[in-house]
Amino acid sequence: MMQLAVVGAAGLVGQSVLELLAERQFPAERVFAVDGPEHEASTVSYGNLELDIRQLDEFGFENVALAIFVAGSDVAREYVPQARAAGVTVIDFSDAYRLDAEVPLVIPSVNGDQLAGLEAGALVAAPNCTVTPLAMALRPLLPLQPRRLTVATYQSVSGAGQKALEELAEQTTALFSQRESENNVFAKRIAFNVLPQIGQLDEDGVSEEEHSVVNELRRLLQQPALQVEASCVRVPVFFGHAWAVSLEVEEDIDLVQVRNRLLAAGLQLIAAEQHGGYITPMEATGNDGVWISRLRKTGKTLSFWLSADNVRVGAALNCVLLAESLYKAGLFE
Ligand code: 2RA
Repeated sequence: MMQLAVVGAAGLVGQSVLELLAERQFPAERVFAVDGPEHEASTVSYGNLELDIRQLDEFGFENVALAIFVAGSDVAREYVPQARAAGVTVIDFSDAYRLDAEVPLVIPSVNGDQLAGLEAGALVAAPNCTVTPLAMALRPLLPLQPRRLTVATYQSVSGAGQKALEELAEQTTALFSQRESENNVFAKRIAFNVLPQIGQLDEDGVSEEEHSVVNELRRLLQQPALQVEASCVRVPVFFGHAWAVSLEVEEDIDLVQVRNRLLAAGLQLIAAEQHGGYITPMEATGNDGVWISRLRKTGKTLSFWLSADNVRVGAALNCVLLAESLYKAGLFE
């Protein structure tokens, strides 16, 4: 039985990875929770256990066969090579390696074939939490021959981490008690507002998050020529991302066939008469669904509303599914 490390264990995604590893009974003999010094917590939950958080700069990667990195790109750039030099297989959920041609970017249900032939010590990148549910929803639609995707995202503050959750909570209560509050995580007030910027804007006015959607989707779906128009927006919601999706396709759209394809791919499809006709981010939170509702067509354009738990499904679950796939492929015992 192997040992594994979760690097970034004290963060929102790290805690969710540990929860899912325990829930899904990942066959690890021992799990190490590892993080940098910036977190106040000294322990973190793993099923019924409390794990001590070990300091990243003192951690001996030679003790583990697998490391799941959910600690951001700076940590990944510094420590992933060190872990791999110790023979560790790494799953990295940061943007450090997602577009590196030498590193597979994988969601098992979308392009799991990219894991074939990997050996111990391999590095696999996991996509952005804004991309994973979207790629899962689009994958079954590829037979329609997509030409152009237009997507607007409605992203909860948890995507920006614990401090962003605290900022939304503090600004909301401050407004009700007529107190001043500060914008530290976000450039402008997020409470009772929406911000059309996630990450830095480049010289063409495109945000980092929008580039991430375009580039990662094309790579995951193996559709390098797909036209993608993405507008990424932060909304004052704690957990759960949503997407308004329109996909222009070459083929005629048969909605019955589309529904069957989505259901066969394991997506949660909501009919007009169910749940008031749609699933909100709030209802998507805390479960493993990738929820599609308001499915409709206009000529050769298929539109729908998508929602999913960004921390659990968008981020942590894919890391754990990758770990399960690598385990089944025999990369570690
Ligand atoms: C967000 N997808 O929601 C981003 C996190 N990388 O902020």
